[in-house]
Amino acid sequence: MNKNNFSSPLSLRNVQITDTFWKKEMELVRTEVIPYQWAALNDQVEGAAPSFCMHNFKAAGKLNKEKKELGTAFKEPVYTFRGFEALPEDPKHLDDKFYGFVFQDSDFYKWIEAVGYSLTQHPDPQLEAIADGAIDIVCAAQQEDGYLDTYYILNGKDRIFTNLRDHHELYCLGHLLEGAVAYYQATGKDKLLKAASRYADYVADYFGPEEGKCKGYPGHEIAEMALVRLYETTQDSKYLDLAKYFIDERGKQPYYFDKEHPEEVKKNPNGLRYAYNQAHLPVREQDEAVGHAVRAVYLYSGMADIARLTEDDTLFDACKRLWDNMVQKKLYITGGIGGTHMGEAFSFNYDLPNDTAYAETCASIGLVFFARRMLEICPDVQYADVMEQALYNTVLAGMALDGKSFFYVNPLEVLPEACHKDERKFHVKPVRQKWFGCACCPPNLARTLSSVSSYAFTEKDDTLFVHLYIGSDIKKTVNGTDVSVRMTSEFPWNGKVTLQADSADTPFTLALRIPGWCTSYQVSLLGAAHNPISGSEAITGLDASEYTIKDGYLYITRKWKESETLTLDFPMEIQVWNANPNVREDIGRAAVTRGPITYCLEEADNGCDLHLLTLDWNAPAQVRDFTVCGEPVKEILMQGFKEDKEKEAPQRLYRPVQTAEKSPVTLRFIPYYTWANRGENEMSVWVRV
Ligand code: FUB
Ligand code: ZN
Repeated sequence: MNKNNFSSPLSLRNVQITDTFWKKEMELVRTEVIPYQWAALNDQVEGAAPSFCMHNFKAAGKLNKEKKELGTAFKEPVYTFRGFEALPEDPKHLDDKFYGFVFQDSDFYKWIEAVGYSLTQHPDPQLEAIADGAIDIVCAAQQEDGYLDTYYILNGKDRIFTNLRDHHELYCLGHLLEGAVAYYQATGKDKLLKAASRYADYVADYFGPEEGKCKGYPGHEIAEMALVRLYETTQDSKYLDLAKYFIDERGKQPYYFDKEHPEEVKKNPNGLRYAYNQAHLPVREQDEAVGHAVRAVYLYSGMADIARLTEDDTLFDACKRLWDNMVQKKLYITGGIGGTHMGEAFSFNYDLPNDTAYAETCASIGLVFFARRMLEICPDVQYADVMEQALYNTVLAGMALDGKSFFYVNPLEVLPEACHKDERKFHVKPVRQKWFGCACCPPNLARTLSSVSSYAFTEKDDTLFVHLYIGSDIKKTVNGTDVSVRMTSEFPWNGKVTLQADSADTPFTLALRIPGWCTSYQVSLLGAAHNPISGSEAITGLDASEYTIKDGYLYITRKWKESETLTLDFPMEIQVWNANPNVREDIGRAAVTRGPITYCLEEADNGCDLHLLTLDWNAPAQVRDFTVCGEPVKEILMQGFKEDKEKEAPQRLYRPVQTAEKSPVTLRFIPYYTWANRGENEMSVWVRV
């Protein structure tokens, strides 16, 4: 790896998103999702599964107060497992016990992270006051020694860190750190950051290579990348060391989790264990993306962070191998990952079923994290292409167009009857849900969508990388000079982008991604004082000495003047794809994309029985303005046929082979992320050709 290539995300405070498309998503998060989720965290949503999240913090705070008041007379609760299944008899009159999933605290941490990001774009004193009040509640639950996890505070601290594999304490720590840093960076308020750092200090005293310390590591990764973030915020190397320790220790033999779960080892002494947690092998020896998909991409993100900060090529090589395996053999065309609901996990290579897919929203969010971190090390368009694919398709599909309901699982084919009657598909919901008992995805969406600019742009001293074309006003300092960049974009419907930069007399580089889906492009500088010949038909108005192209990025270095406009045009053509023949489910079928958007057929536009359709992919196609529930989109019209099942002796299950009777039809494709906004109906991404 080459340190000169390293870049880091732009501070959200230096970017104002002006983009029509993304502004709408962010406004939905601000006006719908954040208030709704605050109500949900407080169990105030009629008809939705209760969260108990704030209840748990309040109960832990109350216990903490008693503890302080009683001193030595205080008796710690005796450990009782009140995890996943514990439900109060009367949710309106909760006792002071812990309820919900063991990782329920993390829902608040994701919410406060989203609030922090949102405040950078839209100051809101009322929301900030609610957030400050909530932070007081959370901090009141923190123990004298810094420990902060309500599950164990309320159930008995004698068992803390005894089930790292399953009990998510380090996962909750990770989300706490992410939330605390985000809120501090947005508001300058450090109460939560101080509490988070105290808990991280406690954990750093507890775990590590030194004698007498625990040799464990997280069962659900995220603490690794979160500790890196805390390190980058505080510059305290203790946090970096701990993150590195967790990465290095993972998967070493004898397995730490074996020590925690000896009874399972007895039952299955020679079995391959812990692939679900990516702890089956030391991370540098891993080359296949396996196990729980969210855990996996969170781990790989942490690995990439540590590889960059410690300039560790062996770790970066492992990241590249895992990336390659994932995107070449395990990635849905929607940017989803996780082919099986068994363990919410990756399946084997090329096993990408459409109607039983898991493709959890959080997993695609984690893929976005991993891609951004790879870009920070090595600006190569392949990472940005996948980041864009995940973001514009599965991640966006996770939320309804009105921001009021969510998908956890993101299938590529749905027959509603099957979702209701076929147990193998019970995990696939044909319509988005208001909330979930295990509500990992909605708050994860909120924090990701409200920080989208941190995926769009990274920077190093004299360079701004544009990975995603999201209209924004950007500020940056280059060698003491303030540089401003104003970008407008018509993505994702049109590939036209304009950039105006002002760098006074300071040379400054714009590194612009040439999307992998783009077969030809045009870049022109308008308004320059001179009109040099660039030596390229695709690039005009620039002197050949001012630009270079590397790994799918166009680097333009010059002294930029406000009066000049750089125009980019990445024509978005309709593209029709086959899957690799090893993907059994997609053989003989095609999927349609245009620019960053993956399309699908929905019953609302095509009638039922989508399986009877075939696409004539060679026939002329048309792109047309359309709206889905008020959302302006481009629909794609293509020609094809529909088998006439009435003429096929419907009373017989089998019949001698014959050419099917079929009628010509127009197939209408809508963007995948907009499906299931018009009620329960069939959907399919892949269509027979
Ligand atoms: O275990 C915590 C979160 O809940 C995971 O990341 C999701 O996959 C869901 O299982
Ligand atoms: Zn999730």
